Amino acid sequence: MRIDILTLFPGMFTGVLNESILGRAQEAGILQFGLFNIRDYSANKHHCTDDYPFGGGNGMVMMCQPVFDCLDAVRAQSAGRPHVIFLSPRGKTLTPLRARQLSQEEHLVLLCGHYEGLDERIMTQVDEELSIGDYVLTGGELPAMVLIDCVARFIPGVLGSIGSAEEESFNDGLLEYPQYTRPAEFRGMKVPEVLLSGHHANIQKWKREQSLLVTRERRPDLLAKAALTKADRAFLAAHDGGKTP
Ligand code: 4H3
Repeated sequence: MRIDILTLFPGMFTGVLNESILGRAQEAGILQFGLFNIRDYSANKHHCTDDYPFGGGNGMVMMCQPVFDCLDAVRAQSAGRPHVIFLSPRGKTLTPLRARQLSQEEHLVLLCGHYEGLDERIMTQVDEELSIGDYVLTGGELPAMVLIDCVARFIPGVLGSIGSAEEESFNDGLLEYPQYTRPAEFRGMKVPEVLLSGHHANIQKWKREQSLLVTRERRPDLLAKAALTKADRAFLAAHDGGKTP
C-alpha cells in the first residue's frame, strides 16, 4: 500500500513511520510513504498557506490554492485513483471495521489540517472525513499517524511473527485476556496455574473466560455487541460477580 501525507509539518512523521513495525513494513516493501509539504505548493511569494476567515472569527483558515496544487501533484504521480481522507473531529469515528476495509486500498492520501480549519471548498477533493475520537487537536498529523498505524496492522505481513490483528482486542468484539511472562513468581505474585499446565484446551478456555470477564467489567457496551457462544453465556451467568444470590 502507498500512503501519501499532505501536511505543513512533515517532520512530525519521520520517527513514527521509520521506527519499529511501520519501519520494518517499509523495508519489506509492504508499505510506502510519501510526505508532501503543503507549503512547497504555495504560489504566494511568502509561501503563505493560510488567511483570515471571511465573515470574521477566530484564527486562520488554510487556503485552497496550496492544498489543491499539492493534491494535483500527488494525483499526477499515481497510476490509479487514490482514496483521499481528511482527518477531522467532524468526521465519522474510525472503527476497527473501517480500518480493516481501508487496509484493502492500494493508495491512501491523508490530508492534515492545521490552524482553525480548511477552506470548505477543499472538501470537494476529499472522499472521506475521519475522526480518531471526540476531542480536538492542534492538527490532523497525530490522527493521521494513528490511522496509519491502525490500518497497517490489518495488512498481511505487517505484524509478521507478532501474530495477526484478527486475534487481538476488538476483533471478536472482546478485550484481551491478561498475559504473563517469566518468572512464574515475582515478588510473591504468581502466574495463574493453568498457564503453566501445558494443557492446551484448558488454556484456551481460560483465555476466553478472562476475555469475557474483563470485557464485562470494563466495556459492557462491547460485550453487548459481541458474538457470544452458549458456553460464553453460561460461563458469564455462573460468574456474575455475586449479583445473583
Ligand atoms: C482531527 C483533526 C482532532 C481530530 C484535528 C480527530 C485542526 C483539524 C483543525 C485539526 C483542523 C481543527 N483534531 N479527532 N484538528 O481525529 O484543521 O478542526
